[in-house]
This record gives sequence, structure tokens and C-alpha cells, in this order.
Amino acid sequence: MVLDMLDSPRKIGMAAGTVAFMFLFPMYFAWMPLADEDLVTGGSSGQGEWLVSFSESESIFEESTVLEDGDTHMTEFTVGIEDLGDMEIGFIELIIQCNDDDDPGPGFSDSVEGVSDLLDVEGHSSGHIQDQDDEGTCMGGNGGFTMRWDVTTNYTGESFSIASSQKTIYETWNDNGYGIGVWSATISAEINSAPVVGGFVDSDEDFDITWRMITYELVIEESVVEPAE
Ligand SMILES: [Ca+2]
Ligand SMILES: [Ca+2]
Repeated sequence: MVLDMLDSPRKIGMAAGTVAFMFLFPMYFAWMPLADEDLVTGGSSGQGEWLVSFSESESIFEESTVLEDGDTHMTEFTVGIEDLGDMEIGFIELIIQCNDDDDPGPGFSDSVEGVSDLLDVEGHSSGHIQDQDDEGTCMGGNGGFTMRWDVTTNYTGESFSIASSQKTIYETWNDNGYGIGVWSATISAEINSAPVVGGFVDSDEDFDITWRMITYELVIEESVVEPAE
């Protein structure tokens, strides 16, 4: 039987490979815990109970503009592939803030509208990243509006435990290469002013524009069950 199995050089080679693997197998598993620390995907052997968390970094671009009634302002935020390195994009926000305190009393609030133009952003053509429009008033504190895009689907940044394979976790939590490119939006101002003796007191408004990007590295650790006390 054995001689029959090894009746060709090719089969002999395969048998030798099998023996080598049987010998190396314990070494492979001795090495695995180290590999996990370095976040090396273990394929199907990565199956287990894992604590998944997100090591986040924040990138901010800010500018301000003063707009009169009907004025518009275009703002851009460029995400380069070289800026990301090994990081994945969690989400990107466009925050428009204003605080109209130019009028002597309530009412006559200025307001702002905004519309994004994401034609040049990776993931727009497939519909994963979609344009938005929004508006907000400027009086009463916390004026303006915020747009948010989850580049990683359903991103929250909160850690969780899961029984899964590491491969599945990596395949679920990534930005799929989306988000690279030039994020653009245009805001337009509407100025309302209380008519007072001698003319109008409010002729314009300050707008603070913030692009905020949260990127992350996935951290996968073995989930340790706390012993009951
Ligand atoms: Ca006003
Ligand atoms: Ca104003």
C-alpha cells in the first residue's frame, strides 16, 4: 500500500509536504498569538470570540466667510489616498455654524442653505456616497446645519464583542476604498433684517465652515470572559 502510494515522484513530493506540515503545525499555532497581536488575519483559524474596537484619528479643515443676502460660497475638502495610509475612513461631516445676533429683537433670523457636490469622490458613482442638501436658521444658538456621510457603512466607532472570524470582521469594517477625492459643497445665505429708523441694522452674517473626518484602525483582541465573583 505504502509503496503503491509513492509510485511516482510527484506523490512522493506530496507525501513529504504532508509530513513537513504535520511537523510544522504545532509551531504554527505557537506563533498564532503573536500574529494576533500584530493584527495579522488568521483566515478561518481566526474564528473565535473577539473584542472589536476602533482606534480613531480626527482631521479638521476650517474656514470662515462673511456673506450678504444671496451670496454663495464654495468650500472644498480634499482626501488624498496618501493622507490615509493604513487608516480607513469612518465618516466625514460638514458643519456650518452661524449666530445671528445683529437684530435688536427676536425674529428676522438669517438662514443658510447648503448643497454638496461629491461627483469627484470615490463611491459617488456607485451610489454609496450620496449628495445631500440641508438648511438652518442662525438665531437662537447652535445655528446652521450638519451633514454627515458614513463612508464605512453604519459607522459608530463604538467597540463590541462578536463571535466571528477575523476575516469577516475585516471584510465588514472598512471603507471599501470610498471617500477619496474632492468633497465640495456650496452654501448660500439669506439675510433678514429688522426695519428700524434710519435703515436696516443687519446686512450680513459670519459662517464658520468645518470639514471633519474620522479615520480609524481596526483593533481586534481576544475577548476575555470575566470570571464570576
Ligand atoms: Ca438677521
Ligand atoms: Ca446677521
